[in-house]
Amino acid sequence: PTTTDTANASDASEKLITVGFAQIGAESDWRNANTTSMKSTLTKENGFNLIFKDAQQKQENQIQAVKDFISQGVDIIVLAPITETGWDDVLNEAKSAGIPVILVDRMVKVSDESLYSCWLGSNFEKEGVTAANWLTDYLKTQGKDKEKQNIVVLQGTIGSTAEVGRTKGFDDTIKKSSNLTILEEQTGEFTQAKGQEVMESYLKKYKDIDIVVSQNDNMSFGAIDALKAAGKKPGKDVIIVSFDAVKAAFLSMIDGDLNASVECNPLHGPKVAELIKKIKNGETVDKVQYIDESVYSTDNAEAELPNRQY
Ligand code: GYE
Repeated sequence: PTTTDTANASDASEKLITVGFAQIGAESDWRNANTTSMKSTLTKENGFNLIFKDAQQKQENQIQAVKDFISQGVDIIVLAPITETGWDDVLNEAKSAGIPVILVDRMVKVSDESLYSCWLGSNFEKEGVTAANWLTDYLKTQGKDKEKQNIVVLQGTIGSTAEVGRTKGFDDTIKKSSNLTILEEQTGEFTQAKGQEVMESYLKKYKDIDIVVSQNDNMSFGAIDALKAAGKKPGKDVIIVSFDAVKAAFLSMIDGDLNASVECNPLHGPKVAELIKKIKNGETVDKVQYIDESVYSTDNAEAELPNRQY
């Protein structure tokens, strides 16, 4: 019996798929929910041996993590690329080593599409359009659709797919409304601290800000703090439109500070697990895979809160 037990145990561990996941960092609630989803799905019980690396929002750390995964000889690499450019060399190294790469969340711009198996994430441009449409509809309900409105934008990490898509979708859509003007767009790096800092500088520079568009909830929380410190009522004096729709954003909408948040779904784990198994079985998978999402506001935040997982 002892020999059989040992044989079974080693059989089981041989079957585990070793996955190297190069995560961006821990910059936001969204990111933490994404990490949790991946860690709780890519478990030994589910047949995976996960090597997790947090790159602390630095591309050089992510590149190093991918290189380390290659030298460790992992079965598959999952990469959430911080920005879109600069990946050709390291992805070529993975390809030469015969290690498939799945991209999650953000995209890469590479000359050769065969450098990755597939990408899974959100339609960021669509999210930007949704935010703009929510805003113009809301202004109509407030009777402000003919009034001149000034917008400041807190952008995410410049050159990241989330920033590029949300900026394009939003800017292209509001161009159709002649009463809306963007005063300035600046990055808050997707963090609460930087969001607050940039909002403070906007408040010093501009007397008449009507709307803040913040490309994630954590920067919105920073902006809300800055507005309150400046004696303004966020959600009332200044409209705030956000992205992600994490739990804390629902609480902020219920409090009336945040007006709306466009959902961005971070729960990639189960889909990634399925893709890994398919790729390892030699099955072909769709190159681009979008995750479904919605938009929430002060009108429906309370009803939706009990359903939120992140
Ligand atoms: O919106 C933000 C995070 O790439 C979708 O990154 C992701 C974004 C998300 O830091 O909160």
